[in-house]
Amino acid sequence: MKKSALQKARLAYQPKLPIALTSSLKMVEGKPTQSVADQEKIKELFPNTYGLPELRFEKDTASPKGGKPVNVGVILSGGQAPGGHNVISGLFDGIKRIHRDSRLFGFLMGPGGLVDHKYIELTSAIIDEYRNTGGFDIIGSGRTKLERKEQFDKALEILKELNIKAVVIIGGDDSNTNAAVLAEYYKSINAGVQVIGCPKTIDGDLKNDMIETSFGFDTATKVYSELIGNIECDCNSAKKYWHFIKLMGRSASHIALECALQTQPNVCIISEEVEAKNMTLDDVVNYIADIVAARAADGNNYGTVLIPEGLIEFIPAIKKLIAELNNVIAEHADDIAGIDTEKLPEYIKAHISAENAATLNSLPDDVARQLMLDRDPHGNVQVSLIETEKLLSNMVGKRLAAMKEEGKYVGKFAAQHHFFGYEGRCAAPSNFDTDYCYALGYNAACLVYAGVTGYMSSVRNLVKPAVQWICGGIPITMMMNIERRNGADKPVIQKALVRLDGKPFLKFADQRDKWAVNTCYVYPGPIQYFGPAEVCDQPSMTLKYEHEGK
Ligand code: FBP
Repeated sequence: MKKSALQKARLAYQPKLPIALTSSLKMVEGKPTQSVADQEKIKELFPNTYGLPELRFEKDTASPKGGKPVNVGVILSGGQAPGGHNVISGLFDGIKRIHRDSRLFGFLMGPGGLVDHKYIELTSAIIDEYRNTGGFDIIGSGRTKLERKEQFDKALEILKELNIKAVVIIGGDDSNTNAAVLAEYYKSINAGVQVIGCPKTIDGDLKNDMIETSFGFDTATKVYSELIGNIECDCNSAKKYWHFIKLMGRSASHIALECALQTQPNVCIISEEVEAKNMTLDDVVNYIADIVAARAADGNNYGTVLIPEGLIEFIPAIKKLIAELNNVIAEHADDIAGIDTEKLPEYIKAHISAENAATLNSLPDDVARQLMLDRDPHGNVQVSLIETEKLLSNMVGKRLAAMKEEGKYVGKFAAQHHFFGYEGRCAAPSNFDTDYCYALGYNAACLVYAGVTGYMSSVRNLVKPAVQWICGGIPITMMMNIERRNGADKPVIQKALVRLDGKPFLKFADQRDKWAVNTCYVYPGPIQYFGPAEVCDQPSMTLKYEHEGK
């Protein structure tokens, strides 16, 4: 494929490795771990992989021990996130360091490739083409849910055939949940296959003390912030539009919050706060309309509003509705499959409570339809398909018209709509993600060498220079709890939502009133790959604030 000048220059970039991984290393075991909640249930479901200790790699002074060649499989799972290719190149280099005859096999188009035996061998010629590049196109990705014994057994056939001793699953919370289930099953039958996870997702919702951030969040938020900054500058130049910008990120509002910290818009809605304050959709609309009116009173008929894509799920009444819809959709799956989509709303309304039916009726038809129909393979509402930015601007427009009648608003309101999501998922990774991902992959190879299973690759101390990063493994069961999914209680990795007592939110909350009425926009500009460290190597503001003073 023809390469751009930047792509060619990036190929020469040498990711920085944490010092612990550059030499011969020893593994230090921490204390046994517990799951974040529902300990007894998780322990019962994961008898072979529950309670494992945290692991940390340290530099060893002893001379390196040679390893045997090892064959490893790798899967990219779920939505794209910048840096995936570097996890793979780090893994490749890591297993080659164990032994130069080690081999890496990439399963195609996500977990489905493992079950359907679709793979390629990733040779150094292929890997070298993709170093430091964005995208998941080296082997493709997919959302097939790995959860059934037949799938695990089918997968084992190809793993045995290729003599693969370990599978590395690069995915978000749902894919790493599947990795934990697979690890437990293979351990229970002594399959001789390790399973290691890597924390991927632009959403930033797969994190805890040991996984400080998921990869891709840094680059994606920098791309969106550049675009928001450009819009703010346009908005501040023309002074005639209100821009409603929806940002990807699924349930959690980390992306919207990070972009707000970077660009200082007039409004940013945080779903977790909407839920905590028990706000209705009208409350959110009134909040925005009041800011539009206040700016109009100063003669400023323009502004920017950031909306997290998962907002709708956090409005308490709608959350209740979705919970009941999920149960009804699961319980009546056979009936629903046979019903004409036109008749489905009627059928569903007849099977839900009067209160929830009233909430459903209050929503515009297209939003109601999304909530009733579309779920991804993991049972998530496909929030990226709901046009919340249009829904809100429409409602704000109506509210402003009413305020005008009451004499509470004098101004003009013209809206533009944007949705930023896919634009950021395959961007060329920032220096942070380039280094972080390479280290995650290289570290995963060390976990393979250590012979462990059911662990997630953990690289932390990330606000420090890369050489000081701390590497190791964290048992995936440690992050799990029981949640209701597709009408049943399931063990899943607990999603990290925005903490309203966390520093990133508090910094935002402290300044938002000033940003609302005044125009305090910041224009971050495009990601820089070459140049001074303060321009090129800064981690996200979320990460910095979360670790301030630690
Ligand atoms: P992951 O959780 O798999 O990383 O997906 C992230 C994401 O980009 C979400 O922000 C978004 O809601 C979803 O994927 C969109 O899914 P799809 O790529 O299937 O349209």
